[in-house]
Amino acid sequence: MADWILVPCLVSLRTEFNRLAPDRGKASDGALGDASHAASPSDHNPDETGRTPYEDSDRVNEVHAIDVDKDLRKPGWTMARCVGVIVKRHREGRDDRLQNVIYQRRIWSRTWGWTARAYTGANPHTGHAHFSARYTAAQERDTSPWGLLEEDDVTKSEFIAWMTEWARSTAGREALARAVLTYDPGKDASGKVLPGGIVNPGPDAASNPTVGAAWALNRAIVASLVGHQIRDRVDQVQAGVEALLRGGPTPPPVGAQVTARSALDAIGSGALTAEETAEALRSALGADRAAQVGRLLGG
Ligand SMILES: [Ca+2]
Ligand SMILES: [Ca+2]
Ligand SMILES: [Zn+2]
Repeated sequence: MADWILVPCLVSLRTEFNRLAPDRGKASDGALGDASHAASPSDHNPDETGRTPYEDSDRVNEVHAIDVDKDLRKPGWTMARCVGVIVKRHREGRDDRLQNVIYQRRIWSRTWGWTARAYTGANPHTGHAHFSARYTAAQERDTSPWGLLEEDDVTKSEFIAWMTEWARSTAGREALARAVLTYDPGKDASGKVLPGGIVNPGPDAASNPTVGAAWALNRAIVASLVGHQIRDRVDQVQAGVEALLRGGPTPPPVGAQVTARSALDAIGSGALTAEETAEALRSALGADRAAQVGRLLGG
């Protein structure tokens, strides 16, 4: 038997079915005609060596038809829906690669403007759909999409379920972290400040009004840690101050290692800005006692 190829447009149609429905049944799939096809003109016969309804001018031995099993095993999809999508696109002039489609005792043809007619051939086409391609070179080689995947709408709940599954996966978590740490809405490529950037809370806000997401995230983490440190120190200072105000030659130790004096030293050591220290003392001790502590620190 001579070598043959399936015209590229139908290869792409079969591939699109496979992508739409990866688990589909293929028992009734076919391209090359069997002996019964060979006896009479059929688009399943190779056009240079077999009997075909049309002829073309090239010398490539091409098959111009595929059968696709109707068992798609894909929720929301039936072969009737697929046929509907493909026929509609042809009827609306958005596709012109097919000559006819046969399914469930009906035939749609380019010849009749893609209206449905009864198909009375021996095989009622209830187990598979038949797609015949035209014999024109431009259409044969056109492998652009057929509209099935485009129609494969994802429901909102499916989308959320998939995104959640992805976000919990190692790859999803890594991608999300990477996106946060590289996305910078603060400025465009030329350094111009973009609207909607994250407001810069820092002292350079006048010259740099917005900051990138990575910087903001970093500051949020640092602020959280500093917050803990401030609260710890305030607790130490408060205990130390109370001890000092009670009088006595040697203040008792605060915590396991920290004395009141060392706590005061720590808070005045420059690890915190003056504003941070003042605010921390005010919120922890109230204004009056904060002033007392301030005098102690100053002395
Ligand atoms: Ca040919
Ligand atoms: Ca050809
Ligand atoms: Zn067929």
